[in-house]
Amino acid sequence: MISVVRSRAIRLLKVAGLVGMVAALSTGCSVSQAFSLGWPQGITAQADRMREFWVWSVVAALVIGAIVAVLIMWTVTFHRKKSDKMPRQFQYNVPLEIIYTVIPFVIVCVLFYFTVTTQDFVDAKVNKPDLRVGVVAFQWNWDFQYLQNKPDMNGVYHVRLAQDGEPVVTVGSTTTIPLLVVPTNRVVEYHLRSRDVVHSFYIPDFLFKRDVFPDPEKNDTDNVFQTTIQRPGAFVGHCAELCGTYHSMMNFELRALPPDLFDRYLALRSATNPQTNRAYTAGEALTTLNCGPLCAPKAVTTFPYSGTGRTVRAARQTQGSP
Ligand SMILES: [Cu+2]
Repeated sequence: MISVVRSRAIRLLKVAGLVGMVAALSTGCSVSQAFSLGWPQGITAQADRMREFWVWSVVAALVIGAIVAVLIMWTVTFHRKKSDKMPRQFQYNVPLEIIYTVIPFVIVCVLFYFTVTTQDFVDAKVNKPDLRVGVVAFQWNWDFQYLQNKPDMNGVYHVRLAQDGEPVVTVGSTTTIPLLVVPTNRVVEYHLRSRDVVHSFYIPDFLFKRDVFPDPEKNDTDNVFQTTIQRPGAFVGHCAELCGTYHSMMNFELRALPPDLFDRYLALRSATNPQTNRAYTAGEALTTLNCGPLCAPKAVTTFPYSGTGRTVRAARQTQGSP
């Protein structure tokens, strides 16, 4: 009899092991993804901190869930109805009621503490960031500006000027995706502002977005945040606030360059291109840097409005052809 029970238990264990293995492998997750417990991989120090918070919150939830499950199983297994006699009642047991009020309260306090400290870390700003960029949103594109290191008398950071006296900006259009070129491993500060309606600056790989308001000073909104990007690459950005007809086409690209390369990029943006007699555009500066895929002169993560074929389709429909 005992050997039958044992062989059944072994078979059950084998099946459970097999099911667990199939479940783990069929997700297609890498080891780091599996340990992130569903949290996407970010590219900033801020995103890392949020991931740590998420992972430990899930671990705490699983531990508490397991304890609750064991308690429920213990109750339904060992405290089944044995007679019609009323079992012992605990509803006015003060110590017990205090315990099950205090424990959830402590759990909420711990979660609250780590939520606030993580949020404070994400919102924290150093006094002297390495670079300030102005992000101006408008229907339906973006204008990225490199700001001066020092503010004027009123605390306003003005746009840097190139040798030709023109502001160093990158403006998107229906045919061009604007590139926001920034350095890695340095603190970059973003100043958000809208020229018309409310937009939202969203880079999925930051795991962060912030609404972009017109007149942020008058709205009493915090329109400034900082990031430290940890690896070079091209990352797509979107407007994440429904802002009108072509909201869905309001994309941009963040291009994170290693610091030395970025310094050369910014120097070029201020210098005059001998071929055009004007300051280097973002695409011209990247072409001149010639650092391979990282220096592609056009966006590689998304495409402009005119590249969607919508304009072509609209023109055809107007002419009555299919
Ligand atoms: Cu928008």
